[in-house]
Amino acid sequence: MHEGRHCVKTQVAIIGAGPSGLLLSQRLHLAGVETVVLERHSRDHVLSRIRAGVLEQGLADMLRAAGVGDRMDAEGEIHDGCEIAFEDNRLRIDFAELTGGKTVMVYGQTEVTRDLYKARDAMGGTIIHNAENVALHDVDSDSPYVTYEKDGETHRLDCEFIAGCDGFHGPSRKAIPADRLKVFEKVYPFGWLGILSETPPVSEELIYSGHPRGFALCSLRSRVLSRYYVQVPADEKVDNWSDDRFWEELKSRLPSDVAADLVTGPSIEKSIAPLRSFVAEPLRYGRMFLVGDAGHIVPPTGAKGLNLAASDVFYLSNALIDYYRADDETGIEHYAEKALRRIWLAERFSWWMTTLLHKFDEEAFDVRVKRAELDHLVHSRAAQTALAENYVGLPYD
Ligand code: RFL
Ligand code: PHB
Repeated sequence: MHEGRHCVKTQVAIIGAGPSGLLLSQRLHLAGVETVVLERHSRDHVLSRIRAGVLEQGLADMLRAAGVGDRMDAEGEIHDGCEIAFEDNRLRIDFAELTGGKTVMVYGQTEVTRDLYKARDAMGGTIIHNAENVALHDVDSDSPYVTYEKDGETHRLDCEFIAGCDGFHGPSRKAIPADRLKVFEKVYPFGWLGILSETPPVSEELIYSGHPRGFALCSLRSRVLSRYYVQVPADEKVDNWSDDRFWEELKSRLPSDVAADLVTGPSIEKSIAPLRSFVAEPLRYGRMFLVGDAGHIVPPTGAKGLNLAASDVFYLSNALIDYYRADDETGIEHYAEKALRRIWLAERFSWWMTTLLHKFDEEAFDVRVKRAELDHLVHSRAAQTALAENYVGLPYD
């Protein structure tokens, strides 16, 4: 990085220090490619967000290869199955048996982010926090640049490429002219109310429960930290939910034997996330690439959001490394197409699992079809295999 007074130059400007931006920066740095990461919030703010908890093997392997897998391997839990519950029935999906040994890692996104920050610090990576009014310029030219404000001064970051890792609300997607951008979207009429509590999880494995009162999920972060969710209307307010109300509602949506075992306690975090399916095409415009939530959103039911961000990072980092090491532009040319193929497969799976397990305002016919779909899942190994292979993560290529 070369510093002028308010002017800095780097090879790849990365907007956003979420998991996409930090992992991309780490992988590029390890390959000798320079990056500067610009983040709107403070580090404390980034590390206070509670989000995903399930990592596919592809992401876990990438973290290990990037030198940030040690704490995950020590503290995370390998899960070789999960449960699908509906009313008083419980069906175990045996990932390992159905997919030839594949599993997932349960380790919080917040911890992944913390580990990535630590690694970036150790390698002397540049992450600029509290960067306000980040704006992208000349992205379709050979010399794009980014401007931002910090401490009342305007700064300019010149670069060769821009990676838009700035989440759903960031400025990168908006840098694509409206007549070039096509958006595919489905907004669900509900959200997930989630709580984190310092209680032992009710089950060693995740339980996804479809119930006439609405969806519920039992998840965990460790043996002493549980994460639970219930489906709520899209316009619901967190303030309407005391801990007692949450626990009662959760119990009412779980099989009775699970509900009887539930250990309750005070929540240490409580928030509502909307559910949305969204894809922006293309993912590349000139010298700018969209990565992770900046380009696509899935409803959390299949645990794919973070994992899709990771596969985008895999394709883009490899493409940029080929460009800088071998002057080979093939990866850059094919980034959008490669990433979108896997994104649409995950969109399909997340939409399917969301539709199957949530309560919609639907006709009696649709309710019966969903019941038949669950019946099929219970009795068909092929149906269980389809769920398992998507859940553990489709191959990166
Ligand atoms: P992130 O994590 O949103 O990070 C984007 C970063 O960009 C910054 N940013 C800006 N920086 C500079 N200038 C600007 N103008 C900027 N605007 C934004 C942000 O501050 C942030 O630091 O995107 P990334 O890295 O692509 O990672 C994607 C994952 O975070 C996401 O897919 C998952 O967390 C989705 N998701 C969940 N996925 C699951 O699989 N399971 C879950 O339980 C789950 N819960 C969630 C979620 C996403 C949520 N959001 C986005 C509202 C819960 C929530 C609340
Ligand atoms: C979580 O633990 O936060 C979690 C797990 C699985 C999901 C969604 C969220 O599908």
